[in-house]
Amino acid sequence: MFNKEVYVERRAQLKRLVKSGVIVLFGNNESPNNYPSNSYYPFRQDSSFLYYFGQKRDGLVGVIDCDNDKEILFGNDIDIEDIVWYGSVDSVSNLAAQVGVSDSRPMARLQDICNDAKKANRKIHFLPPYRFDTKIQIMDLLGLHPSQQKEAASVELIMAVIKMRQVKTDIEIVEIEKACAIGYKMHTTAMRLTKPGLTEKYVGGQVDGVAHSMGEQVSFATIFTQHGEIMHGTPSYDILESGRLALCDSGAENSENYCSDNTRTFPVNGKFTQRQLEIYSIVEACHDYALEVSKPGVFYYDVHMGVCRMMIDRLKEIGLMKGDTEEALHAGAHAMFLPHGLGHMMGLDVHDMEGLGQHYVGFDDEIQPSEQFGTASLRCGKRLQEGFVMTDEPGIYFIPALIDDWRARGLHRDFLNYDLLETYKDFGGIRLEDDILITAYGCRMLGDKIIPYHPKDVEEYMANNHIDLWF
Ligand SMILES: [Mn+2]
Repeated sequence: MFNKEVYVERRAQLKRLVKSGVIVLFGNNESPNNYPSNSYYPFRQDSSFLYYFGQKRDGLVGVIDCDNDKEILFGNDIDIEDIVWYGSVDSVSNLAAQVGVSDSRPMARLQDICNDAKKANRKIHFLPPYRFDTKIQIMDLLGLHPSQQKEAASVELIMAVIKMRQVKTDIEIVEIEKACAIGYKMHTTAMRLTKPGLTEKYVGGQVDGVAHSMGEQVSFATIFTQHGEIMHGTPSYDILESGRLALCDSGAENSENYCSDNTRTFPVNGKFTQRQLEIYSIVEACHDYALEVSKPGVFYYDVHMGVCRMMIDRLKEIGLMKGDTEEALHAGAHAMFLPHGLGHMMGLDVHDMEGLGQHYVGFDDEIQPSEQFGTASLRCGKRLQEGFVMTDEPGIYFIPALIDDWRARGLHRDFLNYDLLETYKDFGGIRLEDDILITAYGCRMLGDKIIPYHPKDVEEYMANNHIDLWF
């Protein structure tokens, strides 16, 4: 946890931004797996609750009364039976004091606060809930059916939270870099272990194990697959084969719940083929291009489009695309290869604040999300600011079903060489991803050590650092 002044100052700023009404920030509850007391481990607190109230215990709700300048932490102290099984934990009043809140009350009293606010016709601000138990809590407190809660969530609160959380302070960058350091070990472990004959599950499991043994958890379900063309391809029981590529997209969440998110694609046998190198070098160039042009004031939408333009030009050189680059870009033909966006914000959430609504987080009055296939998946298009943490993650994929679908529908025939595409159906996909901090004049990659990604570095690393485990 940060110093309590950090949380005091954050709540004061939130109050200034929201101006009036009662802000209710719901912490998460334990999430049962297969029966009530077998909870998912480890518990994950809600990120906005963490940002303003810092505490990681389940069953807490923070209230900020903007008009009367009051802050209250709601939660129930544990009883002697809990202490027998889990040991002692701090009282709710201690938890409150640790983050500079002087008032704490049992959870049952939260209903009084809500009733009083409703009676006085004061606005009750809450964020869009994403867990069903929280939705039921809101239904009980405010009489709102879960189906109405997303619309009833406070836009003033959402915008205020985004305004604050999107700009990372120095103490937050320190934490993200710690997560990146764990991410480095996760990815290099995958590179060191990978060889023909192992299963995807084996390597993927070892990658997760690095996060669990060094930090707190993974920041999302690890992707480790020979089918890089499946965007969220979780590890299968498939055997790794010589001649194929393995794609590893994984990240750590450190003890302060800040995330990392990287992707590397490398040859299972440690040596790229010529055909793999051709495609890889395009993705590499796109990745490096984004590093060069990202800086305050630039729309991330433009960085994304610049990457797509470069990709089209390079794919034309090897004959996979054809025609006028600008026309192909405008038509969205490149989405055959890159059906997702260049990147997203990252912080306490790996897709930072995505639960608050992507159109609020990644877009604004200046720029609206596109509806075109591919570009529609860009999660953040707005102007970059100093302190933003973004991912830079271009990729090129050969998705057999998409090739068949577009060909059958006759889409973008002027820009795509379908006959040549047929020969790439067994290729898979390549993505490279790093986390970048927007600085005063440009950007820098986060993490003190860069996971090898230039092809020579990858081959050298894999050749010199291979490890075999005993099981
Ligand atoms: Mn990512």
